[in-house]
Amino acid sequence: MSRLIVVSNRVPLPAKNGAASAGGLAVALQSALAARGGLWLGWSGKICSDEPVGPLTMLKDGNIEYALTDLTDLDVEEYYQGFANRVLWPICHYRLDLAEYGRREMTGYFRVNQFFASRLLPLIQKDDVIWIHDYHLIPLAEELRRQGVKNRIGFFLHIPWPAPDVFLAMPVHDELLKSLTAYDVIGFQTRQDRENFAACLARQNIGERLGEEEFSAAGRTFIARPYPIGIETDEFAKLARQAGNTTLHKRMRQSLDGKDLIIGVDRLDYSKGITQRIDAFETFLTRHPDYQRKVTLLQITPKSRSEVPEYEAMQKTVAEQAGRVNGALGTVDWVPIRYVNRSLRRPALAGLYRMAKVALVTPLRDGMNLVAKEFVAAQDEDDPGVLLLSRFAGAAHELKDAMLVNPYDVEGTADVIARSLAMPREERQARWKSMMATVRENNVFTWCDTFLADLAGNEAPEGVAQPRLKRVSR
Ligand code: ADQ
Repeated sequence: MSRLIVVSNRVPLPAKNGAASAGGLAVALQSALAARGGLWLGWSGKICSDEPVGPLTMLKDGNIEYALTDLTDLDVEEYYQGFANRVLWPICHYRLDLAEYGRREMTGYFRVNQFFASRLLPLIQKDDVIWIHDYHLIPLAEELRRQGVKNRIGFFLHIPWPAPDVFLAMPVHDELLKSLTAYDVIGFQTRQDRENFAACLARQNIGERLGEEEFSAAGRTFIARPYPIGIETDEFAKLARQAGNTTLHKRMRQSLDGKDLIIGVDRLDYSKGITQRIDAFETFLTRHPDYQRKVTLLQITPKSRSEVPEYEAMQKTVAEQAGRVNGALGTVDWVPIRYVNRSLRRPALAGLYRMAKVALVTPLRDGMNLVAKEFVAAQDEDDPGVLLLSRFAGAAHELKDAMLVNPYDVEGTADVIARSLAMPREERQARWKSMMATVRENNVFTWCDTFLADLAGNEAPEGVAQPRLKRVSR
């Protein structure tokens, strides 16, 4: 099997103390690479003020080698905080109102992608397959091709690909679209993302669609396919089963004192719909006063990207909102919302999911949302909890037996919270069973294997792809 090179913006090094990592990308890929071995290159997270940036830091852990590069102040400001987090992230999550496009940031983004290519180039061996991750690194393959790299290169987008009207609002849309055609395989979370991408290509007259998944552009062919990301389902289910005896679990049960637990777990991000969720929970409590003092919402939200002003502001908004609801509805011995800004270890998280009667997974837009899948995996099959899931999460395309909601509809979501809490056991079991089968089938190993099988196949003679696919009508 060819060596695998993974490239992502951040490289999650194996934690020395077992501390949990908050990123879905990290959680998914670490388990995938551990099974195969290879090289993982990315930003070390360190910022250096002097140029040029020093040599790569090379580390080895078992069969995974890590190559880490520092970036300069300017790189981080323009490429990461600027173009990636303040242009691509909001646009791909349909928040044109939050996108702050600037030429300087855009130039920095392409420059840092060139820099990543220059760091990777000396490490590439003839038969390596290269798998590049996420929106930070869209132009990387094009840069590598420019430098003569003929290896198979795949790209997986962890976040949504928006509809053409939204994507094309970004000034450099064509550059990004064209750069994607340098890959051999482009992976999306859902069919809808792939179709949105295909519609952007068609609208801009870039290349040609040769089949459902096959495209050609600039003399090369490539495939674009959905590969829904998953979790280590059986492992996570085991963690959840074992969590019952831990001190945290016992303390939590004690503090609930017979009340039902509703859980929300999300990075602090405007795409996750946390404020709408708290509004829905408040509406639910107001409309169903019988539930007051009988339920508690535990919202676990580690802070992220606090250097971006919207995130800093959001932290304040959510904390104030939770405080207001608690002040208005709480009593001396009942706090409706427990709001916690911490990362938890995975076993603790698994145990809390299992304890919860209902999970509120209500992003306004999400590539997949692994929390939804983790919640399903963690349930007790005899008495499973209910997953309340936004129809705008990629996971909703697979988990059709969740209680699907429109998170913008606060009153509708409030009603579904009430229905979920009152759901009879047989219905909970039936819904869970079907969702669990999907989460088992589309697990992180299937995701990885399917992508890598596609990336390995389809070899073109001497790196020049031939349009060998039969043309079908569109
Ligand atoms: P994220 O936006 O980070 O990922 P998500 O898929 O929900 O979103 O993954 C979050 C991960 O972090 C989960 O594994 C969760 O358990 C963990 N996590 C969250 N809060 C935590 C806490 N307090 N303590 C410990 N762990 C916590 C991006 C995209 C998603 C896509 C993933 C994977 O935005 O749409 O599903 O990548 O492709």
